[in-house]
Parts: sequence; C-alpha cells; structure tokens
Amino acid sequence: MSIETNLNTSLTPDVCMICGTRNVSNAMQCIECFAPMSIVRDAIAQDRDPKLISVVGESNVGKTVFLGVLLDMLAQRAGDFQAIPKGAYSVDLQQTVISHLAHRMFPPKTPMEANQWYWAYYQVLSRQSEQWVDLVMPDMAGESLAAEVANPETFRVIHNLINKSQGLLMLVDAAMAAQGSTQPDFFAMKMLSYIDSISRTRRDSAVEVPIAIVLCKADHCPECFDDPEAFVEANLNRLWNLCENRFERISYFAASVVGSLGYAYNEAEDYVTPVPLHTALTGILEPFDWILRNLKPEMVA
Ligand SMILES: Nc1nc2c(ncn2[C@@H]2O[C@H](COP(=O)(O)OP(=O)(O)OP(=O)(O)O)[C@@H](O)[C@H]2O)c(=O)[nH]1
Ligand SMILES: [Mg+2]
Ligand SMILES: [Zn+2]
Repeated sequence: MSIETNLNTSLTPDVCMICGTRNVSNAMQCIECFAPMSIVRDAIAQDRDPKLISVVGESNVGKTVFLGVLLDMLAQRAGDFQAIPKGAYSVDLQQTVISHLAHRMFPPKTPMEANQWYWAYYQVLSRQSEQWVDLVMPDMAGESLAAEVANPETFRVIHNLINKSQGLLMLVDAAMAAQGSTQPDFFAMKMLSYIDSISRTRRDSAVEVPIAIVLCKADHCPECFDDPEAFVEANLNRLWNLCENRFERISYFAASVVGSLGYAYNEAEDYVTPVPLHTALTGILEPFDWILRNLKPEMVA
C-alpha cells in the first residue's frame, strides 16, 4: 500500500486531521472523534492545509445560529468575502439555520454526541488581502464544551479542536450579563482559563491564539454595540481582567441575528418559546474578519 504525500499539505489520506487517528479507507467519520473524513480528502485535493476556527461558548448562547448565519453571509458574498463550500456536508448547518429562521423558528439545540455535529469546510477569499484561506469550522455543543472544561481531556474531540484552533470566537450572552447574571462571566472565565492551560503558555508570557469575544443577543441590550469592550469591562469584569492579563490578541464585538422577537406560549406544556419575527443581521462579519486578519500562523502539534 502506498501512502500519498503532498508538497503543500502535511495531511495523509485516512488519517484524521483533528485527532491523528488512522481510519479505514473510505470511512465517513473518524472512529475516534467523529470528524468527517471527507475534510481530509477535500483538503488534500486542495493541496493546502486548512485552518481551524472554533466557535465556543455555553449552551444556548447562540453558537449554532451565529455560525449558520455567518456561513450563509459568506456564501452570499457579504462584505469583502467570497466563499465556496467544499462538500455538501458543509452546507447542512447553514441550510438548517436559514430554513428555521425563514419559518420564524430557532434551530434545535446541538446534541452532546460529537457524531451528530455539523462541520463546515469553506474556501474563503478576502478581497482585501486577495488570499484564499481554507477554513474548517465545527459546530460544537455547549454542554460538551462545559463537560470538557470541567474535566479536561474527558471529551478528547473538544480538547483536540481547541488545541488546533488558529482562531477562536467566544460567544457570551450579553442579555444575561446586562440583567446582572454572573453566569456568563464565570463560564467565559472557565473557558479562557481552559484555553490558557492547554496552550501551555509560560506564566510570564501571554497566550497568542486570537480570540474574538462576541457579545450575543445584543438586540436585548443595544448599548453594547456602541462600545463592546466598555460593556465587557462593566458587566463581565472578571472576564475582562483575565483577557487583559493572560491573552495577547483579544478583541470585543457585539452581534445580533434578530430584528424583533415575539413570544409563543404553549399552554399544554406551560413554556414560552421565543419567535424570531424577522432577522436583522448585525455584527456577524466583523469578528470573523478580525479573526482572519489575526490567524495564528501554525497549528499547535
Ligand atoms: N434575542 C436573540 N436571541 C438569540 C439570538 N441568537 C440566538 N438566540 C436565542 O438563543 C437560543 C440558542 O441559540 P443556539 O444557536 O441554538 O445556541 P447554542 O449556543 O448553539 O446552544 P447549544 O447547541 O446548546 O450549545 C435560540 O434558540 C434563541 O432563543 C439573537 O441574535 N438574539
Ligand atoms: Mg448549538
Ligand atoms: Zn479524529
């Protein structure tokens, strides 16, 4: 059996790009971490190593909605970007999110099991830099992230994904923070200290991976659009201090997907569901644009 090697990519067919496990040829998903094996094959066909960008944040913060809408904007040539999905699997997340929003619903919660996550592999051209970048962006479940952060290395796929990420978008629930809840502040702190510990950066130097802190659901507290950093300093002060002390490349953004929300009450089951009456995308591209301009040059082995 001969192993194909390539000049411009360090990838090998049938070896998972995320965890390095060798799989049987033509496997659909990695047996170890469930990443779609087509990512490796597509990347080898492109003859370029893809870069990994992860969207992190606790459950219900809005990761799936944000990523789905972002991919859809890129595919429609929003801003300075042009993007091409590599493989039909890359379109599934954006299709799910957009078709739910078109029916005035939010998409369902992401299951904890990694074999059910959506992955997107896009070739993105930034017209400003005139460079194509290949990006892999998985949609992780907030509960799995929380489980891994609480007990590091129990959820290997998350450990590998964060370790290999060349840029991170950390979503924080601005609406909860504005109401005085300390939960988003504590969760974001835990997440960042986890990233700090796996980056194995020495005490006297700061973590290099670029992290965009994105204040989500900013439609509930529009003041965060004016000055996202000031909002974080005032309402998520623990997070702000940690960013200042330990991280080299941090930037703050505010984002919202909905223009107006309604609420539907289910009498039989006694619960209220938010209904996105119309979508108004604000601040979605900016953090992505910043990450692309600040990507860490090499993957951490
Ligand atoms: N007001 C407002 N609500 C939002 C927005 N984006 C998401 N939401 C709400 O947040 C909920 C959760 O969004 P998801 O994208 O599923 O959250 P998630 O982070 O993927 O959650 P997990 O899959 O459990 O990790 C949605 O059902 C909406 O109710 C937004 O821009 N504005
Ligand atoms: Mg989700
Ligand atoms: Zn794997």
